[in-house]
Amino acid sequence: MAPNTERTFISIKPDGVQQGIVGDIIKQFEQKCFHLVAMKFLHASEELLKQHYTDLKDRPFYPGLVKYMNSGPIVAMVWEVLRVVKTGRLMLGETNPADTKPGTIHGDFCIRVGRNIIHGSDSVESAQKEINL
Ligand code: IDP
Ligand code: MG
Repeated sequence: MAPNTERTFISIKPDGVQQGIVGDIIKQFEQKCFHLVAMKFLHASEELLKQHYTDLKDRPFYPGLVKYMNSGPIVAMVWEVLRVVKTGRLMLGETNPADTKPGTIHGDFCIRVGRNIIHGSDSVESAQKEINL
């Protein structure tokens, strides 16, 4: 890979799949010239989700988060390009849709932090961990 080329893990959560916006979201990353290097449609097990969100295990919303993420299939993707981790997070917008502007994915497609339709890695290190999972 060229210097600064990174990979990030982005997943469309069960509510995003349910909402029927998988194509719209993928299109935004393609338009931004991200390269799709892997994609999987899967119903993640509780065990896998607990590992994915292990850093949040002491937060009050953790049990509900695992249940939500386990409520239906997700679209798990790996995207690669220069500085993709940061750019991907910018495209998602703030974690809480109430804190972010229209023009971001959270700003355009959802309302509540507990149902925020999409995940993106927050660092190169967490991307590596999440891709391995
Ligand atoms: P991130 O997804 O932007 O990295 P994190 O703080 O790592 O944000 O939280 C992971 C996920 O947990 C969020 O995307 C959201 O689905 C959920 N979450 C975060 N904060 C809350 C909350 O206050 N209530 C309910 N769910 C939350
Ligand atoms: Mg996070």
